[in-house]
Amino acid sequence: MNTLKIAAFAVLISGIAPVSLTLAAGSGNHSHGHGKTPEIGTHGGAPSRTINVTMYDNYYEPENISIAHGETVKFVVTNAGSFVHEFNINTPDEHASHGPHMQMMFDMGMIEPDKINRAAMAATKGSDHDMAHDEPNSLLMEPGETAEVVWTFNTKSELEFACNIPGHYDSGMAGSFAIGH
Ligand SMILES: [Cu+2]
Repeated sequence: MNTLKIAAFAVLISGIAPVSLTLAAGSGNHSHGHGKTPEIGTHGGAPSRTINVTMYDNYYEPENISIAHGETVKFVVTNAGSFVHEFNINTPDEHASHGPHMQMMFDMGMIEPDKINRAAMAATKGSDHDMAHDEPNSLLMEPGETAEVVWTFNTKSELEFACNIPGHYDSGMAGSFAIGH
């Protein structure tokens, strides 16, 4: 990415400052992984079970997952689609606010329909406009990839797992967590 593009990028990011603030408020330590607020649960823990999730174009299998309140689960997520997809654990509001962020990553060429330019994303890490996208509640995956996330559901918030790639959430790429007692 040349300097001009980076400058344009910074301007674009500045334009969505309210979105960034919302994400930061919802995710605790936004840039450095651990430390999610209890609202959406906590990254990590000792899992009591493993749930396999497969991502297709554009839906998840399964689409509804029942979780006991306080339960720690390991998700093994496979992208069996032909496009980049995301497995993001969040509230519906946070998913909605994440959409513009993903659109920008597309606009800047960091994400292509079937490819993630991880080096370009990582290069922004630690800057004022960190687009490294290493949030602990999100797996962003190319076609054919499998990844894992351990999550503790110490929350009673309404939570969804969803894909914030432009157009995917709106075409139905979201699933629900039913958190019991
Ligand atoms: Cu998707």
